Amino acid sequence: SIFMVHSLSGERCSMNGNQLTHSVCGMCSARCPITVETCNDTVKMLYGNLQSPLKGALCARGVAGKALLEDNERPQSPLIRQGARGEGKWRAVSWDEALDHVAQKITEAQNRYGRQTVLWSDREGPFTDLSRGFMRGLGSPNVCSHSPSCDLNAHHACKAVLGLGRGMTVYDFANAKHIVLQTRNIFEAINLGEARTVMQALRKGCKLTVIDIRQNVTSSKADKFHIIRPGTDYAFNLAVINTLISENLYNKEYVRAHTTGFDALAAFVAPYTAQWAAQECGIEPRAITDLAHALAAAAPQVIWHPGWMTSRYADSFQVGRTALVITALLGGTGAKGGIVPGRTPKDCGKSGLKKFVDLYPAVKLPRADGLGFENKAFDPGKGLLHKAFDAISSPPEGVPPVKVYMAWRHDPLQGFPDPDALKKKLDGLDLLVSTTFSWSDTAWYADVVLPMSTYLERESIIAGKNGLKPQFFVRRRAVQPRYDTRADWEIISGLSRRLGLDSLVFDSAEAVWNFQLEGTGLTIEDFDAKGFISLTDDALYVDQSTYAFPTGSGKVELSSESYGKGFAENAGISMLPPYISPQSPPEGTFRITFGRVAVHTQGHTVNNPLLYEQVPENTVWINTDSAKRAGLKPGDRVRVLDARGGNMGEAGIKITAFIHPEAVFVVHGFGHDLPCESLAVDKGIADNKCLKGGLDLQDQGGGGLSLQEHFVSLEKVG
Ligand SMILES: Nc1nc2c(c(=O)[nH]1)N[C@H]1C(S)=C(S)[C@@H](COP(=O)(O)OP(=O)(O)OC[C@H]3O[C@@H](n4cnc5c(=O)[nH]c(N)nc54)[C@H](O)[C@@H]3O)O[C@H]1N2
Ligand SMILES: Nc1nc2c(c(=O)[nH]1)N[C@H]1C(S)=C(S)[C@@H](COP(=O)(O)OP(=O)(O)OC[C@H]3O[C@@H](n4cnc5c(=O)[nH]c(N)nc54)[C@H](O)[C@@H]3O)O[C@H]1N2
Ligand code: SF4
Ligand SMILES: [Mo]
Repeated sequence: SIFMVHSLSGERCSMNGNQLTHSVCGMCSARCPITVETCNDTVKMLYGNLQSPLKGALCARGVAGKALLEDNERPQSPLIRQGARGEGKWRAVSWDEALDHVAQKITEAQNRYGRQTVLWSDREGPFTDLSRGFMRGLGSPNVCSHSPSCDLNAHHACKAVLGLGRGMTVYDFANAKHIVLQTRNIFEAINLGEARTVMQALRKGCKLTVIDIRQNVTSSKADKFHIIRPGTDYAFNLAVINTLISENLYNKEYVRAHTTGFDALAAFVAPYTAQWAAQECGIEPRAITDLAHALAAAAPQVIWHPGWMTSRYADSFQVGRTALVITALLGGTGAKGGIVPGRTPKDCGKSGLKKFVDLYPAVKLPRADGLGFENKAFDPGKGLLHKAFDAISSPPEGVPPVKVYMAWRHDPLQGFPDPDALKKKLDGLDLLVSTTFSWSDTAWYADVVLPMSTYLERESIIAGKNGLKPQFFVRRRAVQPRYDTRADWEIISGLSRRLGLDSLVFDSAEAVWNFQLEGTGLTIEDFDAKGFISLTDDALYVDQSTYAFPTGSGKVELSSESYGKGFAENAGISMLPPYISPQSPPEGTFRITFGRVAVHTQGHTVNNPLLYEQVPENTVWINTDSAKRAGLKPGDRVRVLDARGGNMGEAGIKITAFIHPEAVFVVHGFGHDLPCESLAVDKGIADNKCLKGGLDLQDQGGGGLSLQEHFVSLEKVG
């Protein structure tokens, strides 16, 4: 039990004589609630918030936060580049000098090129209101996120069918009777609360179907598991829709009353039979028809997950879109146990937090990525960062070039494809600033590194979480910074002071929080007991019979009519595009696919000693038959060559019958080459480097990059 931690003496007794601070994990973007046990400014133990449903549980990465805190290979003070970009010659400077330098460069560039010349990107999420306010204050609309390399297709699929963003699209796993996970490895690509809820549902008898290109931990817990030919999921889903309609398995009453676009959809899917899809996907036709029947039996408590990391193919948006269409045909949209709209503080009869973005007017200038003007379908809140990078040298007509780029907790040189091509684009910048708590390829290439305190050493602004049970939560400082690093709010305040944005200058975290809580009737002390404040006791479901989805029609749009209108007429983007079979790998090559492993987050934990010990490098998964043909045996090591024959690093292999023969699979985020990361350097394959030309491959319907449209070959080492 977690309470068996041995007793240590300390003054402020809470547990084992130590102090407890409720805070928020920062080891991945799931941001689980945690409780930090400290004594004399030292972290003794990390728990999943003892007052939350996590009841002490944390994932391996969450526990390894202590090693991040102690890591002396992270940036320890502000740094200004001395040598050439990427050369790794730095001058350690004071915060005053670094912030003066950045503010001066921003001012110079804005005077010369216009206010829009500043581009910002980050990992978005609940802690961004302050930085969004900062960008409004600067007068630039160019705020982008990592999303085109992650969830943008799924996000837009949710918008296109439900009118809700991905964040407001809630999976009611706890009450589901059948869950379908397609390109979603819920037990290894972890959001801890979600993973636990799904486990509990499975124990209560909920059925799980997994569709993946390889066996993963999630498939090992599934009732049905289908290995699918990479890139054919859209065919599979079209055939499920065909079966639901042709065999009268869908919910006619719900479809009539609450959806639009059924007739167009039905006509469109008519040729896409299970028999046809089975050939495309390499799956038995019965697998498809049986699944349709099983789902109909569980309806409406059905969740066909539209995916998370869906930046994979030219039709990934349609895979997510059809997942939601299937759920809707079964009456699962808006139903308890299905996919439901998130609720806000207002729905609980409470005031929301006061917002920093409201301090300055919205910036109505054209964006560097073309959104909002050329393209009204896509969410400018997420942006198209790869298009904004093009605007460094060739901006859209009438838009000034991007000359200042602030990469805020974001590493596009690893997270976006083709780093060599991206570096060439970044070379056109006057200023590249990286704000980060660990070294990254982007930080190493930056002009200025502003080191952020780790999540255990800093506060964050109060965040709101919408969902079935809306809440406010806050990250608190559990220990003092080990090095000369700062919290987000301190860095933004420091820049704002120098740039004349007085409303964003705060001299303490309390002042930040007091601003946010104004009008809510709450004080920061109200967070002491739990670290979060629930705005409702009971889960808030909408009344499915009266709820209006925020689409153009107020209904679930099976053919995404309103969303489709957001594209310029001549863009020729159909919401019901014909299926196009993926290219088969050229002789001797494999499609490179990737995903997560439970003990690492992206590429930024490989150098964490505790996690490195668990998985020090990625291995190349290869099908048994393919390995035999290539003369590869267990224990061999291979070099991975990209489409142009370039060496992308070497690693061990995992030979298994349970991966599709067209694919090789690697865990993302390895193959580092920074000399400052002594553990991670030269370990494994950098999948991002294999994706030559990938910055220009985009799903037209959803905006996500198509990261799995690339082929590699293997060469035995030795
Ligand atoms: N080839 C390939 N590319 C991919 C993927 C893939 O599977 N294969 N996955 C994609 C996915 S799903 C994603 S989300 C992206 C991730 O891409 P990124 O968002 O770039 O990845 P991270 O490593 O999470 O974070 C980037 C940097 O921010 C720092 N950081 C993390 N959290 C914080 C924080 O709270 N504050 C500050 N200041 N810094 C922080 C980290 O130290 C790291 O250096 O990559 C995408 N790209
Ligand atoms: N441990 C851990 N957890 C994380 C993260 C992390 O870095 N580490 N990152 C977080 C983030 S930012 C994200 S976006 C999520 C990602 O969450 P997921 O998208 O669920 O995670 P992935 O592992 O990238 O991919 C899921 C599965 O897709 C499969 N797949 C690949 N190609 C295809 C295909 O063509 N068809 C089908 N059907 N399946 C395919 C892969 O084999 C993999 O098992 O995870 C989050 N949680
Ligand atoms: S899933 Fe793990 S690493 Fe991510 S926030 Fe939760 S505990 Fe931390
Ligand atoms: Mo992601």
